[in-house]
Amino acid sequence: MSGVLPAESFVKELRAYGTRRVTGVPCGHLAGPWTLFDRAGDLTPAASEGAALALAAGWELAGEQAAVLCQNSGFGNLVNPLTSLVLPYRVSVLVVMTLRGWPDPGEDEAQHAVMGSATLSMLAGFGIPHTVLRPDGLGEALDDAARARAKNDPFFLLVPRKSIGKAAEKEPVRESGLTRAAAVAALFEQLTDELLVTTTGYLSRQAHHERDRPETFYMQGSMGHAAAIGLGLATARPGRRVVVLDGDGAFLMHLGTGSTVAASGAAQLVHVVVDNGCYESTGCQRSTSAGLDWDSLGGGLGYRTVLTCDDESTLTVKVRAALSAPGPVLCVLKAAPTPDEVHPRASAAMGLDAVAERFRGAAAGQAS
Ligand SMILES: Cc1ncc(C[n+]2csc(CCOP(=O)(O)OP(=O)(O)O)c2C)c(N)n1
Repeated sequence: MSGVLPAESFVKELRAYGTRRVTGVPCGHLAGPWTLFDRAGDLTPAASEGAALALAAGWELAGEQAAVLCQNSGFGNLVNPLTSLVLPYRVSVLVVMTLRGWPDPGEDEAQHAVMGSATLSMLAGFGIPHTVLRPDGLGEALDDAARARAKNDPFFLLVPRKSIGKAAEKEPVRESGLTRAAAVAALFEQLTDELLVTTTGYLSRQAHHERDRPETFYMQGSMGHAAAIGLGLATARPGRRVVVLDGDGAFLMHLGTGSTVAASGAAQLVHVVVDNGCYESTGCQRSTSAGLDWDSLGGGLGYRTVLTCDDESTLTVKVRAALSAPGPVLCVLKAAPTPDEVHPRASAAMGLDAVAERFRGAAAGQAS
């Protein structure tokens, strides 16, 4: 036995257990089951893990058995509705959560180390039944889940990395339009000594690949919080231009921060969102940005300037305009996913604490 469960059998067993509807935020290590549930029309992508748990609770309250798929980096997002909704109201939801940073934090990316070491003890602290998936299948775990369900308890099925296979076919990839590489290159062409905060996933890697610079804060974890960091910088250093490089999934995860940024009136803050319609970094699962009217959203939130671009011919002009317009600026670059073009993380070259230390020095300097 290879120790890798085929995605098809994983989904079959979950369905046999009674799972009707699935929601969550994707993790690359659950990409196979995610794709299969989505293709079957049973999956609703949620903006955050907390929203996913509440959505699943809604299904359960309506009598439909539900599961949440997520990664333990999103466990923090999930804790509030877990402790103040699902547990006290006794709504049984199955949470299938991958264990990044576990069992050996040193074998995974640095941003997963703290949560990897804490996940099991946090669940124990909340008194939540949980089982780590075994390579021989879900049998034992789902027996445990059924016992929890009988008592109206939630249940966590914990999935170690690399334990479930991919779905048989790859989703077709949109081919036309801007690319992540072109969008990031166009941004870097305009940068001098601006402070830059780059979001979780491939965009941070792309920025590091394009040009490593002390003025860049590579935010490898804390998905959705790049703009809040940028706002902290912009308000603490009003003489300095601050640029945030975000993804559509991350922007939507904490959409409220857009309102905070806009309301701050931070004139030198530029929020660039690369909207590729998906969570490219975890396998191109669709996000919910497809029907989004960014002009209305940005204007409605109160960004002072909103610019959108979906073609290479106007890219440079738009990015240049974004960097000189009165802020807060929202600049949305619509890009096609290019999942085969991936670069190493900044943390392959330096520790996360070194990223912060170097950035502190750059932020303390005077703008030229
Ligand atoms: C709270 C949290 N949930 C899930 C993840 C796993 N994750 C890492 S990158 C990523 C996708 C980010 O999507 P988007 O912001 O659209 O950027 P893209 O990957 O498309 O460049 C996800 C879901 C995470 N790191 N943190």
